[in-house]
Amino acid sequence: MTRSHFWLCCLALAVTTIANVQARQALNHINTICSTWGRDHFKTFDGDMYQFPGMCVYNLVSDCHETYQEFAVHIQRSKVDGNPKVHEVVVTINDLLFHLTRNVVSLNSDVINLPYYNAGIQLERNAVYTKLQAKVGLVVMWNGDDAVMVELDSSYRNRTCGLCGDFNGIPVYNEFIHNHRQIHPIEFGNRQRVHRPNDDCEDPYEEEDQALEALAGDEHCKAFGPVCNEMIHSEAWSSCKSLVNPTPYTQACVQDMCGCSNSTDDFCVCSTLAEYSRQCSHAGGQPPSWRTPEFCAKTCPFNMVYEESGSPCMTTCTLSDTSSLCEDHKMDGCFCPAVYAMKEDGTARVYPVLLLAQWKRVPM
Ligand SMILES: [Ca+2]
Repeated sequence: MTRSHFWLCCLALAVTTIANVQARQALNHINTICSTWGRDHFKTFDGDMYQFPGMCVYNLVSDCHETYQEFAVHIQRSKVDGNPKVHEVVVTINDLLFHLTRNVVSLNSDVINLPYYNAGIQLERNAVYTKLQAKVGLVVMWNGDDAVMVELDSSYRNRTCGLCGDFNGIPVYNEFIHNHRQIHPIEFGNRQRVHRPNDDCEDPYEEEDQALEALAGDEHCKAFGPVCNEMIHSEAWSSCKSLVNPTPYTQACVQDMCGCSNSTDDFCVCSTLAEYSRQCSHAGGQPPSWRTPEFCAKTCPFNMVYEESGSPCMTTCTLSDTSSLCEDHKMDGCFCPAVYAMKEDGTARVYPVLLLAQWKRVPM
């Protein structure tokens, strides 16, 4: 090989490597995602993970750099059977106010039917998620239960407020630094409260931070360490471990189990595993099928089947090609088996295989 050939080869290799790295980075978008789940856990855009047990209305994230606010996402939790669940997500985009509850969605106080496509906003619901996607550069996904995820366009970097932090790419700064002093999560969370008229909700006491910290060091809680460790660090999750650090999720799992009166309750065992699985998918990994009929089982409507890592493109299952629930990566959800197709009204039925061949079929 001549010297010029050698350098050409090196250059080609370098270009290929850079292209691969860029493709992986494009696939891995957890740095533009903020989420909340389980027993009051939050992960900011910049990667801080903390617990905030507030039950009032809070600003999860809003655009706060300019005098004109383009969007805001507010949430409220309430306790159901002793466990915190998100019961309301309110999304404001310019002058549109979407009010999402488990069963009803309203726009500026009028109940609307889903799917909704208008004014650069798509609002859809599948068997697992309600998803709002807005052209201003915002995606909100809620599982109707404990978990909300917000993905933002990178143009909002360093110009957000709320429980999701400032999106400046630096953990702790300036979320947990206020007037040059470090603040605890409860003080930080209370600052994000949205005050409403006639709101008699009480903020959690800032002393609860010490109580939460003390609980983490408690012998009773420490006992859950090996259980959580075994679940999250098992070989089945190997493709996730290289993409998403499992350690904070192990700690969150211990906090979930520890805060439960009945540690075999699905909420205690499953919510952080479910979040780790979602984060893994967003990072471009392939979470294992970790749910079983006996462990954190998920049921699906009709004859759909639950998959932890399936293609969310409902178009493969419907007769229309308009769904925006498609993502670059796979995610959890209910999917149509090959011999079923979903009609546009959301009902599924068996179609003759010959007829189905005219449409895209879902590989099992
Ligand atoms: Ca930050």
